[in-house]
Formats: sequence, C-alpha cells, structure tokens
Amino acid sequence: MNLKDKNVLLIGLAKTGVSTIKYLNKLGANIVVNDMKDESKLQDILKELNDLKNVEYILGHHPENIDEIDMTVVSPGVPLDLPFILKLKEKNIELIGEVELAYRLSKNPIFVGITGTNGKTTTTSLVGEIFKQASKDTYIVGNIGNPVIDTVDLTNEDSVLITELSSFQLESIDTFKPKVSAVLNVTEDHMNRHHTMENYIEAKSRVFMNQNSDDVTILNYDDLEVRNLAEKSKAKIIYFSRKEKIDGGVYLDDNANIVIDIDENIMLLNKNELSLPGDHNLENAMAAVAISYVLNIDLDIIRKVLKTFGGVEHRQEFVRSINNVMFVNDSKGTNPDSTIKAIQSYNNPIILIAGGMDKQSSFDELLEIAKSNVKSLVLLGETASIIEKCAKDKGFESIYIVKDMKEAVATSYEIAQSEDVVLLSPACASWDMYKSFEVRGNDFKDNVNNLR
Ligand code: UMA
Repeated sequence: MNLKDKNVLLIGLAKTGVSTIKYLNKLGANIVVNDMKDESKLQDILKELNDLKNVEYILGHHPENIDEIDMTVVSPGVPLDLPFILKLKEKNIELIGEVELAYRLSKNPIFVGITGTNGKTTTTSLVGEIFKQASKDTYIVGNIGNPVIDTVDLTNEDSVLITELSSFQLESIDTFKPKVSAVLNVTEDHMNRHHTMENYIEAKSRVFMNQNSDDVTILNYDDLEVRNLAEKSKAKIIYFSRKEKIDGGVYLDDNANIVIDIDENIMLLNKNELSLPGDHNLENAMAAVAISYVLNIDLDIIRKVLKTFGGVEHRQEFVRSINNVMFVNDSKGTNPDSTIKAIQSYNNPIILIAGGMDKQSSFDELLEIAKSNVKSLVLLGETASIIEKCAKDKGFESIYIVKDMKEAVATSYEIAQSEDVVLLSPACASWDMYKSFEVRGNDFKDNVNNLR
C-alpha cells in the first residue's frame, strides 16, 4: 500500500488518531487532521505532534474542501452516519478505520479477532497471556487500548495479534481477515450509535465477513443470536457452551469439566480450577480455550494460565477491604448487561455505584435482577435520575444521588455494613464526567484508598 504523497484525511485526534498520524507521516503521506474539538482542548496532543511535517489541522469544524482527499481514516468513536462522512462517501473517497489500515500495512501476522458485547477485554487478555506463556511473539491490541497500527513495524508472519474489536472498529474494516474470530455474546449496547440491535449485530458479524474455509469462527452456542451467526460465516465453526454437550466444540460436562471435543475428546480441567469467578468468565475461558487450541497451543500451558490468570484492571478488580467491606472496581462495566454479570458474581449484599453517560440503554432488566442482592444504589452522572426513576418503579427505597465519585465512595462506605460489597459498575459510559473508563476507575480507587 503506497501512501507516499497521498492526501489522507484523519478524523479524530485522540489515541487512535495520534498513532495513525505518526505512522502515516513515516509513510510520507500528506495528512489533514480533523477533530470536532477546538485547539484549546487538544493542546497536549498537538504538542506531542509538534515536530511532524506535512500535517494540517482543521479543528472545531469539518473541512470545507474535500476535493483533494485521496483517502479517509476514521477513529472508532466517529459515527459513520454523520452528514460529513456521508458526503465523503458520496464523492467515492475511500473511508477505512485504523484496524483496516494496520491490517493492510502489516507483514502477514496471524490475527485473532475477538468481539462481543462483554468479556472482550478479559478474553483478549487471557488469550494474550496464554500465547505469551507459549513463547509466541504476541501483541495484545485493539479496543483494549492499544492501536493496532503501533505494531506494524514490530511484527511479521511469526507474530500473533490478539485483537479486541468493538462494533465501532468493525464498521470501518473492509478486507480485514482474522485467522480465528470469536463472538462472545451480544446484548443491547451502543444504541445511540447503531440505533437498532439488527445494525449492532450486523456490525459485530463483520469480524468474520472475510473469513473462508481455512479460517475458524468461534461462537457462543448458549447465546441464540450468536449461535445463529454460524449461517453467515464461511469459516469452520467451533461452538463453546457451558450448558450443552457440543460435538466438535468446547463444553462443560456433567462433572463441570471443560472438555475440548475438536479433533479428539480431551478433558482439560475442572471449572473450579479456574482463577476467574463467575459464569461469564467461564464462557470467556472456554472461548480462550477454543482459540488457543485451534492455534496449536500446548494444553499444559492453557491449563496453567487458566489456573493463574488474575483478571484485568477495571474489570471486577478487587481494590481493598475496610472493616470487612469489600470495594470492587468494575468501571469497564459500561452497559447494563455487563453490570448484571458483575452483580451476579457476588452472593453478599451489594451497594452499587452506577450512572454515567446516557447511551439510551434500558435499565429495566438490570434493576429487576439487582433486586435480589443490591441493597442500595448510589447514582451519579447524566443517567442518575433515569436510573433512579426506574429503580423506584421496581420498589427500591435506598437510593442516593451524588455529585461526584468522592461523594459516591464516602456515601457507600457510610451506609455499608460488615460483609457488604461496594461495587462500582456504572452500566454506562464514562464520557459525561471522565475522559475514559480507566480515569473513572482510577478516581474510584483513589477515593477508596483515601478512606480511613
Ligand atoms: N471526534 C470527532 N468527531 C466525532 C466524534 C469524535 O472529531 O464525531 C473526536 C473527538 O473529539 C476525540 C476523538 O475523536 O478527540 C476521539 O476518538 P475515539 O473516540 O475513537 O477515541 P480513541 O482515544 O482513539 O479511542 C478509540 C476507542 N474509543 C472508542 O471506541 C470510543 C477506544 O475504545 C480504543 O481503546 C482505542 O481507540 C484504541 O483502539 C474505548 C471504548 O470505550 C476503550 N470503546 C467502546 C467500548 O468498549 O464500549 C467501543
């Protein structure tokens, strides 16, 4: 792919944008950078890119003249139905995302593409750890927070890229073809971007759209929407299930053993030997087993990592216990389904800190399930009053609306009793109050660590 002297428009000047600009610059492209934020809000990034030549910035508004643009690269957070994007498409200007660009530029490494509404980050990290332990040249990239393009010059055909892919990133791929893809689950999320579940599932299923019979698609048999995606993939299908015995797949037998039944029948290990808690993590582990097995990883290494893998920061991360009250950071719980899974992982009474940016999700199911072990709700952010109304309709009485994380942590600790779990699992994105879910999770942890 020769981009020397080509005019490339890059939309979105954040993590993806910065990495992409740096790489395009190395290739000798003329880069036009566009971000809806104005210069004053992008000072740090602009400073970082200060030395780069052949970069023009159009900030605070879209470019007026697009006649000279040869290609556009969009950041994942940019919706593809914006009028400006539609105008680019009308003019037949090629528009791709950073994952597609990195794929085209890469030197034929093995791509593993992992998507799903929840569990992507945990599964990606788990698979990454298995491959690292197997001494593979492993890169853990994608939505997890590491732009794929950063690895282009580091990797070759012996490298493995374990790639977490969001529906946003999948919308802007074109030829991207992973050797192994996995869809973990689909439940409602990002409706403000995709508008319908149909569109959302369509975006997710793009992970296998370019695969053929030499490739493998791994699907969750227990999730009907995901199970049915098998019809759309041309790759070899391998299901995993914790509820049914699957010939040719990975399943849990009557004694709670994880069984690989792909080429032969192998009893891998017992569910109780897994270090990660909860049924959702059992599913993540089974997907990781299937991915690792089809890429010929030694069974002993898979076993060893499953027994020891301690989880991911901001995903049901244990922070501290004070006076027998346990504080857990699940800031990555950015949609109702993810929060449901978190509250179902604990038997003890929970004080749930929730709320954040409004993605137009429904909180009905979450609050119905929360009735079983959530004793109090501490709510903050844009959706606080929406969740409060829904919670009152469901009969919740112990509800506190707070202005920030400091007050959320202080209030939770004040009302907590011995054996309670204070769980930050917001069921919403962080962007109304924070730059990212990581910053939100760190704010929670700082406030918890400052408690006396
Ligand atoms: N912007 C515009 N116009 C728009 C929208 C955004 O100019 O219409 C600008 C914003 O002003 C901002 C920039 O675009 O300056 C932000 O771009 P971005 O949202 O794509 O953010 P990045 O920092 O590049 O991070 C992205 C992913 N973000 C999103 O998908 C929203 C990160 O996923 C990912 O880790 C990173 O690329 C590296 O691949 C985060 C995420 O929240 C973790 N993902 C969602 C999720 O997991 O639910 C999908």
